[in-house]
Amino acid sequence: MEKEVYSLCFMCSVRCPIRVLVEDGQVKWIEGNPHVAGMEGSLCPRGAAGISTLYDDQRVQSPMIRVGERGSGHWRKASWDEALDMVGDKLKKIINKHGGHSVVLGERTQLATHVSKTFLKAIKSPNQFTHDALCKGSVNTACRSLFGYTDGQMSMHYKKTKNIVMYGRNLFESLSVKEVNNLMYALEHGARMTYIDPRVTVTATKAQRYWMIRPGTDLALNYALIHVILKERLYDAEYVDRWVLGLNELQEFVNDFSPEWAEKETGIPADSIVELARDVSRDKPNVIFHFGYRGANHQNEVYMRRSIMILNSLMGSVEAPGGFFFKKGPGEEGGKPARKLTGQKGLPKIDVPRFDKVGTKDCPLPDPNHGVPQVLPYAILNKDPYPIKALIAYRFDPLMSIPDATLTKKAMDELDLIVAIDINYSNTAWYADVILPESTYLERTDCIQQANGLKPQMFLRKQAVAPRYDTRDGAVILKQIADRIGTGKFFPYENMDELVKWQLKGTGFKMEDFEKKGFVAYGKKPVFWDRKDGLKFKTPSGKIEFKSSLLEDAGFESFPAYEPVQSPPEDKFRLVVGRNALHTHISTQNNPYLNDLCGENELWINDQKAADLGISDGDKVQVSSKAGAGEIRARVTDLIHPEAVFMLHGFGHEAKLAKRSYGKGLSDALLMENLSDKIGGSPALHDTFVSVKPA
Ligand SMILES: Nc1nc2c(c(=O)[nH]1)N[C@H]1C(S)=C(S)[C@@H](COP(=O)(O)OP(=O)(O)OC[C@H]3O[C@@H](n4cnc5c(=O)[nH]c(N)nc54)[C@H](O)[C@@H]3O)O[C@H]1N2
Ligand SMILES: Nc1nc2c(c(=O)[nH]1)N[C@H]1C(S)=C(S)[C@@H](COP(=O)(O)OP(=O)(O)OC[C@H]3O[C@@H](n4cnc5c(=O)[nH]c(N)nc54)[C@H](O)[C@@H]3O)O[C@H]1N2
Ligand code: SF4
Ligand SMILES: [Mo]
Repeated sequence: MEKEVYSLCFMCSVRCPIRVLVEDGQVKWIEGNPHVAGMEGSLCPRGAAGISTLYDDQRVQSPMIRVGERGSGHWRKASWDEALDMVGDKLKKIINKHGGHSVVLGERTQLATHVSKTFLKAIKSPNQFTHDALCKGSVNTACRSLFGYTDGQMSMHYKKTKNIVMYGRNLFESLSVKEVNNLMYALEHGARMTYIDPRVTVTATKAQRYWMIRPGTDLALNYALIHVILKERLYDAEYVDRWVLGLNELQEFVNDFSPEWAEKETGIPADSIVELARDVSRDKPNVIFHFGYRGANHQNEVYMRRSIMILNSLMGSVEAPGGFFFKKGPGEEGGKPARKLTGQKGLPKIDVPRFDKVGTKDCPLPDPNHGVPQVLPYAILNKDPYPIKALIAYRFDPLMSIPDATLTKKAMDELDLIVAIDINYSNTAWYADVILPESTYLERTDCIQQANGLKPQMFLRKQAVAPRYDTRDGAVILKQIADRIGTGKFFPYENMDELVKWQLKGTGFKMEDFEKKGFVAYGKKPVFWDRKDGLKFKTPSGKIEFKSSLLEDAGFESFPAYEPVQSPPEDKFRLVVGRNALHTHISTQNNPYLNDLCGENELWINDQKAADLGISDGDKVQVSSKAGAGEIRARVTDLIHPEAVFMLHGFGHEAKLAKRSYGKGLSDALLMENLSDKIGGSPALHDTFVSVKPA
């Protein structure tokens, strides 16, 4: 028997809409949902490899309880009842003795996030955190400081853009299918792209202009661009007069940041900087300076992200076709969003601060909806603000995704309980006390995806095939733990269909409505607000705050003095990291297809520097930092700036049962120091210096 199921990919968290062909209970084919604009049937390599995740016999096949030392890899299979009872019993003891706030749950933001937030709220713990700050915390804070919206409430209109500037936003490798297709469309229709990165990436090869910037100096470049734009009055004066607060302060601040000054800092010729400012301005407002994610990650990152969004504001490109737009919710079309468990009445009030102190005077600005994960090891080790006793890692791997894995492991040793809800033997699952395996995305129905945008829609991840192993859905697993610790009443469902139906109540849509195309839409036409009078900034002034009340009320400056970027000391390099098109962070290295295509990471090192160090292409090298050391193969190339070395994130797996990836390559989290942009919330992933020598 054949059937087609519309669903959502989850080989990464972009969640591309897919169509799955199922024959006799087996997945035969996955393709992009042809009914969704921008997908046009296409998938990325990881999306196509979803089949091999489903059929991978090295993923976690049943609940596992640790029997040896933590990390020793000695496990025994357990029934669900036994594993859930054990977790329930331990949690009850911990909560009784230390309070609900001693329990932390960390996850990659996902469709069931409202379930895990409710799980913690019900036990009076404020300590749910997501990956957000690790990914783009400072982008989030920068956007709130300027517009009153998070970056997640905004997006870019690639298809209609005329000119786009990317600061290490390696969009053609660190990708999302729709964005790639839409940007390709724009480039094929005459749009121009500038790409800035200390390393030549695939995206660089598609740009009209590429600059190998000195690592860490994007802020200097932007101040010079702003300097030129203001001096030559290249900005959208009508938009800026109407919507911007603090132009004079900005003007005064950038006076000294001439292109000649920036040339010394960045290595980019002054006349090229002037040319870029003029070039982009000609196409305003249909332009994008991409705010980026993991490009330049330093301890002052929030100011770099602000400078990018200030450039957009000067171009009038915020809420313009081909520029940025604010995502519109169902309310704009008179509709109602899907319900979330977090909205239920009767959830207890929480009266303790978060473990990361977000929202207190010690850490006022990062987004309290997400928290700051990299603070966790310090909070545990210092028992500050209070002892933490249990960690639930739900689709998240602190040991590979928080810098300084040695420190994180040391902190985890202090915990009474570590639970991993994962599909794979991640490093954290391997170090856990109990693994509760989730069914893969092809085997489960998930919570509703509220897709806000120019056209608000809802999508559904729908089970395509029955689970192959003894696995369950994450939202059901949490409910079943809640039942055991006395908070089950906040989880009014037995299975995912019941939860989805509960969510849809009052929206006017039914589960069956998703069957035809995989999604439902609230309206037909894209919604742009009126740029003359209808922009709804959520800042206190109702304007774009170059002079930011968010920052200044918390005691920070809107325009702090520029601090020159230190070059690495003699014979050291700045470690920079990133992704490629074949892997998702730390999740896919053991996927049979993807492992075959890319089974190990390498260290990109500049050819002249390598020659000085006696390193040839393919040699094993020893890399060491203040945090850790390890061996990796060198890729000697002239495609990287001499101050930087680069490696792919996600290798160096420790779980022996994940046989394909075990021990292959080196983990960047082992080398990185755990440093942060304390204002914005991001980790300073690119502030570690490393030594490299032949192994
Ligand atoms: N295939 C794939 N696609 C993905 C993901 C994935 O895991 N795999 N993950 C998704 C997620 S969660 C994210 S956050 C995005 C990440 O998207 P990006 O932020 O585009 O991704 P990275 O691969 O981290 O690329 C960072 C780039 O910044 C460069 N860089 C380093 N230092 C500097 C600097 O000082 N200045 C500039 N201008 N550049 C610098 C690095 O050389 C690297 O090429 O990708 C998303 N898409
Ligand atoms: N050192 C270092 N740290 C980083 C980064 C870096 O470049 N270097 N990048 C940062 C960025 S941009 C991000 S977004 C984060 C990402 O950080 P993480 O969220 O930790 O990374 P992922 O690889 O997305 O997935 C985490 C886990 O989810 C599991 N998983 C996959 N699918 C499912 C599922 O359906 N159910 C369940 N329960 N589990 C599943 C995977 O097996 C994996 O163990 O890392 C950040 N941290
Ligand atoms: S970008 Fe690729 S892996 Fe991510 S959701 Fe889309 S198809 Fe899946
Ligand atoms: Mo990310």
